[in-house]
Amino acid sequence: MNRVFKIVALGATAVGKSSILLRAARDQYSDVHQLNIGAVYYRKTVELKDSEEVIKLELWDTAGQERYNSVTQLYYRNASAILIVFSLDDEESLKKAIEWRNILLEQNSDAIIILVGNKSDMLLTCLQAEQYALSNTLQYFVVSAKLGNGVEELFQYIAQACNNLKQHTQSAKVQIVAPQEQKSFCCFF
Ligand SMILES: Nc1nc2c(ncn2[C@@H]2O[C@H](COP(=O)(O)OP(=O)(O)O)[C@@H](O)[C@H]2O)c(=O)[nH]1
Ligand SMILES: [Mg+2]
Repeated sequence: MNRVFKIVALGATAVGKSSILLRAARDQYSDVHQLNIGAVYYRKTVELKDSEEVIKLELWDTAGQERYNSVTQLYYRNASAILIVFSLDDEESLKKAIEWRNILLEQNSDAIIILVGNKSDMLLTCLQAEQYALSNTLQYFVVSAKLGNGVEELFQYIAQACNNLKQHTQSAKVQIVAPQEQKSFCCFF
């Protein structure tokens, strides 16, 4: 079976989470801050570089709950990768990103966690974020959803990491002997 990996984006409001997902999935951008009315997800396939492998992703956006600090585990449960997004021109949003990482650590999340600094068209670097990522061995990407810079690289990395995850779980599965009568159940569709 070709697995579909769930990808989510956490972070303060207006840092560009929706914009990154829209850029990644549709190569589109809008200057309007849209607060989504319902849960939305996009499908995206990524062809891995130097390989024939095609990875299927589902990019889940929030419904804007982060505005009220009410993003629950329901949103990021079962996510294979979690983007923790902040805006490079907003120090407070980096603090919020670090809070999110601490929450995920406390919850023993086994998702692939990536720190994403967005809006690089406004400010290219954030030394604090670089240092934080380095000292916490956290994967860190700098992107601009507006210009598209770094977005493909980010999703190439995610797809590669998901593929590694797949191989890992496949080899682990070899040891599971399921009873014949048990029907398999697919929760994605
Ligand atoms: N300059 C700039 N603005 C951006 C970028 N990404 C998003 N924005 C703007 O920031 C605002 C919030 O973006 P949105 O994606 O709705 O943020 P969300 O609340 O985190 O989902 C919108 O006005 C976007 O147009 C970017 O890369 N550069
Ligand atoms: Mg949004």
